[in-house]
Amino acid sequence: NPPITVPLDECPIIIEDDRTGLSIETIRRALLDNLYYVQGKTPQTATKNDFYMALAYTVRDRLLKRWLSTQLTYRKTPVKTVSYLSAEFLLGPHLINNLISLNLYDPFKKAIEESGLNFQELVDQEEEPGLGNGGLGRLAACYMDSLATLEIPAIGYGIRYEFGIFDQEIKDGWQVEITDKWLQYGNPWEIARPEFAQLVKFGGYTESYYDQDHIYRVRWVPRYTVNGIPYDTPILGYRVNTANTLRLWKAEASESFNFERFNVGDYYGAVRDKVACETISKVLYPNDEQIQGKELRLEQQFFFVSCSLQDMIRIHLNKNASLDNFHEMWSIQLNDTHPAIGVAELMRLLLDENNYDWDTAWNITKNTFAYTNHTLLPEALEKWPLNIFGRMLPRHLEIIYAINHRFLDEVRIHYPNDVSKLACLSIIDETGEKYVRMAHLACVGSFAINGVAALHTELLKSDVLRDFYELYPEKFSNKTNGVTPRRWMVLSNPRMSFTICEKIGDSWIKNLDDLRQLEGYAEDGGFRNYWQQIKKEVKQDLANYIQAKLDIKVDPHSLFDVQVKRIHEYKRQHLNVLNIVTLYNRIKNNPNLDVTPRTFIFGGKAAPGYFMAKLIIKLINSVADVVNNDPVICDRIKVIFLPDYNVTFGQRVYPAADISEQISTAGKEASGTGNMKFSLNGALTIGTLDGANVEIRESVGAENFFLFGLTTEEVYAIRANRYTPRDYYNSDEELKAVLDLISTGFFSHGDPNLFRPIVDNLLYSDPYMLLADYRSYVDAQDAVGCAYRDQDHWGRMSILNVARMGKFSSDRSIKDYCNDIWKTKPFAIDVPEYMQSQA
Ligand code: CJB
Repeated sequence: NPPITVPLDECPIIIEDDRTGLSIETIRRALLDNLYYVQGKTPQTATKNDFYMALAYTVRDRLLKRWLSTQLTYRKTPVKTVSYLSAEFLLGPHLINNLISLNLYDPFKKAIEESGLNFQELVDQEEEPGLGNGGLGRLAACYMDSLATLEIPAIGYGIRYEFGIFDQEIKDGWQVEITDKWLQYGNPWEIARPEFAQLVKFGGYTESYYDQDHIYRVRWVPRYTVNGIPYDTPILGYRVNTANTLRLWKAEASESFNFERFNVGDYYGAVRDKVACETISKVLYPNDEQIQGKELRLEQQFFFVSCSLQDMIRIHLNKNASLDNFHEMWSIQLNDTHPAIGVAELMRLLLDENNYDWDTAWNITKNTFAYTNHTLLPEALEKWPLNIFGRMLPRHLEIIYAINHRFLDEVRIHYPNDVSKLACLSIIDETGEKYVRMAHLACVGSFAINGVAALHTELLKSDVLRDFYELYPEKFSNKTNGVTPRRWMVLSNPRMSFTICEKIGDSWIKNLDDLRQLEGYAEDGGFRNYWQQIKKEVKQDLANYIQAKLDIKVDPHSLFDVQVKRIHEYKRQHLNVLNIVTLYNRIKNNPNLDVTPRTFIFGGKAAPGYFMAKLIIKLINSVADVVNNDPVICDRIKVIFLPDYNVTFGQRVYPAADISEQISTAGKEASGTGNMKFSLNGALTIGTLDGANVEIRESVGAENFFLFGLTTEEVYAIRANRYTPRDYYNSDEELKAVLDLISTGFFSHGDPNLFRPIVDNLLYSDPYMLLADYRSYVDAQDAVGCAYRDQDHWGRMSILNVARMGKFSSDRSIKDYCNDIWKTKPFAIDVPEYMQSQA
């Protein structure tokens, strides 16, 4: 049933009423109205969550006009649309973000307070949609924000996981994983669109036939099909009328296949199959940068990609006569290789379901997709065993072989005398067990390939994708990551944001380069003082939170040294621990030592199956136990591990940091985006020349950045000469003392075995070269400690960090993608009349 078209100006919701009104009184009435008619509660019986839901619906009512206007406009206008395909969207809570975008924060806060409710308490009710693991998923969320703010027609496609990233608890120092039941009390921000469901096929076999024009065709006869139900969430642009859509797919059993079993009376069999289908969108794989090779994961990937491509084709054919111009109307960005199966699926849809010939189909496909690589870690490069792949996607395997066949012909022409190139470049890895290499499929099937920071892109070109770069240099470019200043400054750090606005106005919120105007104020002593005072207040907030959560008192005057990110050996949280134990030893050896008081704050989740990462969490907590309770230390250093690091907690912690730990082994962190959030909130970085740290340092000035560690070239050179970590241990007394202390069981109640895997790993292999970087890190940390004593100078450095970080707005990244890759332009959405006063 095709949707009914209503001309925009005839949209009936024009009279200001409880559904749309913006006065405090109307908002109050609307809240009660939604509480009564949507939640079915009166204020007397309502829970906090009921009030939150009513509040969320009241906000949603006020964004719907923008959302519908945007979608109607896109439907009738021939605009090129960006389709962002991502297995993860780590959105974070919507409520405040939407209020800020709509410019309705103040009236809503007032209305809630005047109703006698606690605004913050209601806000805290929101369960954040944790539909991602870390940086990659959060980047997708920042990009959706910027696309809408820049008024770019765009749609995000992904999976509506019933359970997102697990909640983390710490028991006896160890991580415990708890299911994330984010949908338990309802999600007011999504709208199901079952009328746009899509069928997805799996398994079975293929057969060939001749169509009525005697043309050879292939038909896929699946073993089972799954229904994809789209759930839409509006993504508002900041103070514009654009509201784009994030469309997430939920898997449900398709009736056609259940009927068979029902009909033969196999009721339980039918239900079992139904449950199996629904498993597809049940849970997010909690591994970050580590493939597990599980069939269900491939099922998830194909499921959401097939739904999304079919949906795009449906939308396309609503306003175009054919798919001939599909690539002119869509740019599909592959967020890593997770959706790379899309290359084969679009080919199948064009060839088998729309009767295109190979060359036309391939021309459309390879001009539609663009691929972003996010990691250099070999263990994260996706490859699927051929047997698993062929069993689940028999038609796609045929298509991939056909793509590969033609591609290798091209390679042969390019390198007539070099057969080794064929093996290196082939989409099929035939060096041992056979695999489909997803990055190769993405490279062959895309017109653009990019890395996420300058150094990362260079390493892609010289190392991981070297052969592709040699073959297709014109496809490669860099797109340094960015973060949205709306969530990561305005929302999370209102104090600092107001302070900046007082000085330079608010244009920076949309044009982050305007922060440059703050540079002058770095020379104003009074302002520096004020700036540091603001920071102190924000730190006090975090201190209160830590006190409430962990019952640990921390001093807001101490240096807040923060490392929050996924726990991974390459990110080297344990290097941070080595420095803490070094300080501990120094104070124990010299109790009167004059050290700069510091609070070390950690946060981050470990993949549930990643033993070393979990042991690192235990080590941090064990060291914390000793250090925090040793009377000799006397609170000069404190170590805090804050459980359950997520977007909401990030919003508290970035603004409160003095020092940002970005200490990965050079050449390992593709970009990092936490590094940007810290610096934009006035923290100084201690970091290696890795990922976007390199560009951050260039931007803020080397004198406002604490650099340490080996460069990528040095890392490679030392490795080439056989790295022997023991040499560093033997030649550095402090290092030796630290590792020996851990080895004796000092932090493990006398058990020398608990942390042995970490110590042995460092002494005998140390793949991430902690020992090689230890001395340089500890020295840089000493410099940090000294620098912090000069609060006035620190304030100057902090202001300059913020002032010079404009480049790292996701708006800049998205503009670069638009200009260089997608070739898309903004398309403004008309201001509905009743909204104009708000714009
Ligand atoms: N990244 O979060 C992930 N997961 C992956 O599987 C691969 C990469 C991260 O992506 C971020 C966004 O591009 C990068 O900033 C970060 O360096 C990278 O580790």
